[in-house]
Amino acid sequence: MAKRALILVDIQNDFMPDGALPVPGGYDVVPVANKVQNGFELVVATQDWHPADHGSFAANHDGTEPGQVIDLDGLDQILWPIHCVQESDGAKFVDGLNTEGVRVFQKGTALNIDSYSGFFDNGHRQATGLGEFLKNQDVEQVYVCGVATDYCVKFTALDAVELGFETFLIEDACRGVNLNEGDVDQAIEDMQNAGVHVVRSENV
Ligand code: VGL
Ligand code: ZN
Repeated sequence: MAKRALILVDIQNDFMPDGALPVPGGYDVVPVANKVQNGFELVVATQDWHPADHGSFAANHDGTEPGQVIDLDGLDQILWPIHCVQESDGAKFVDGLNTEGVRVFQKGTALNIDSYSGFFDNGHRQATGLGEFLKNQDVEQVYVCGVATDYCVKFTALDAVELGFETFLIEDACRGVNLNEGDVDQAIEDMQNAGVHVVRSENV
């Protein structure tokens, strides 16, 4: 049987409804993410982990507001509220999420480039080590869940396909931001078009 891994994407306080970058319904992913872990011998988590002066924060660019797009070192960058600052409570995994035995990969640590995917930064300039880790473990299939469907979940799943993993999105274990109406539906369509299989937790 193909070896499988579960990837928990950014299930952190700042992405919960009462956090700095709220994802509606974010807490709902926690019990589902815990439940599906039982079926996996290998579980990894990504953690958004920004320095306080990160270039993705509107507060670090005079005269800008969250939601605005700027050029950051040659890439279009959506500006966000300050979130997931290294060592802050907002960057911690949500209470109640099972992280026992879960290997963590941090991302978004470089000042002038964001990292939505758990595998690479947004310019594919640097790897986080997650891809190499999974390959070394002989993983062939990855299952992705967490937040936000329309950002970090999506780009993690797209990179997983590109790296050659058979990739599954656990739809009911994800929630999105929907900065613009329909963004989540569009993200799911984009993932499906790239070859991601969309499944539900009861079928995992
Ligand atoms: C995320 C925006 C900025 C995410 C992270 O986890 O989806 N979105 N940083
Ligand atoms: Zn971030």
